[in-house]
Amino acid sequence: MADTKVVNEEELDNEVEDVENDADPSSDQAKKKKRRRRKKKGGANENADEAEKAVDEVSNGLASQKIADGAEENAEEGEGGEGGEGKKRRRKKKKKGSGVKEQTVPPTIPIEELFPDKNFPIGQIMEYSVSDDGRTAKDRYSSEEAKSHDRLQQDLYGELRCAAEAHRQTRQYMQTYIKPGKTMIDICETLESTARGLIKENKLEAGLAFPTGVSINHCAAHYTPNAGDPTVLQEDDVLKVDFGTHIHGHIIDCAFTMTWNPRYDKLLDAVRDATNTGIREAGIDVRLCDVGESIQEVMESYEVELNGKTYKVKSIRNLNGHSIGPYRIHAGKTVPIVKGGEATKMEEGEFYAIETFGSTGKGYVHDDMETSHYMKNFDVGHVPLR
Ligand SMILES: [Co+2]
Repeated sequence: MADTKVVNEEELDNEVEDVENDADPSSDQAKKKKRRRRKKKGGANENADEAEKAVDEVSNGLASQKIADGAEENAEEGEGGEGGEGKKRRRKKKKKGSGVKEQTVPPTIPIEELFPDKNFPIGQIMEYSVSDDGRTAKDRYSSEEAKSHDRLQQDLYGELRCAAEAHRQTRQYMQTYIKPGKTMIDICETLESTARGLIKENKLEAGLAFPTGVSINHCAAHYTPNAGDPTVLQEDDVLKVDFGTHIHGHIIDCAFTMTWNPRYDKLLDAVRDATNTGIREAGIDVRLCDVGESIQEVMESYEVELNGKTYKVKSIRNLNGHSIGPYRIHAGKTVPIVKGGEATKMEEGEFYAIETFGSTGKGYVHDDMETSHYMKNFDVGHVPLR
């Protein structure tokens, strides 16, 4: 994988990325619990709250969109089809009952054990847009063919949802854990041990999907502290945390940004809005260049004021989202975040990470610093690294 990316020196201060893409519904239970906890603290952790909101808001990527078409319906139909009304009711009761294992704080119980019936939380399901000219996907909701195809995918979706829930619970915990004063090493180690526990790491069957990225400020992405790195998180830092989980190679790639100085709020708004736009625009038969153009338009409608100077937020043109394959974080297609990209289309059955990176700098990152990120060269041929 690429080395650290650093933006041109001029605007070292203000680089932000926000990456999102997972099949994530927010775990209401966890959220409520957390809210309660925060209340006790007297709202001390406003930022984490914000960040959590941010993550919750964007937690509904294309992965869930892929899962989307009728997945929820199928879950119900599957039961109903066998005259399973009673079954369904029983399951619901069980969910609400107290027999279900509760997650600890910090989270340590593997997701698999929290949901022994494998009914993992379902992410936000988005409808595909259907246009008259037949250029976009068929109506997925009414197509019987599409529905039966989706039913075959339930095992796959279950694994993805389990990985997504492990990701979600890890990041929600990390958003309460990460604070200025902590070392980057400590943050990474805590995150990884939490995620390993929740995904129930087991050789190649389940585990972390790629090295955890904790990139600060102008360093937009792909920075991982090497052993002995003394870097300590500062109050004015913009921290991007990017990590992945997988089960049987089905990868959830998702990130969040944290800040403690409200002057960065607009920057975070910009990337969040841009990411959500990308997710909304994505779908079967959509051209990658159109997704990029929409993302850029939204991103660059924002401005940030820093030290009395106004900066237009820019999409970093050489960073992008990407398609994901089994055990393969970059499967070959890139999702640009500026206009002018390839007209290649997204296809049925693909998985994508929609990632957007906003900057108050020049909107271009270059490689720099000690290499800390590695990616196996999957096969010969061109593999975009970002
Ligand atoms: Co990614």
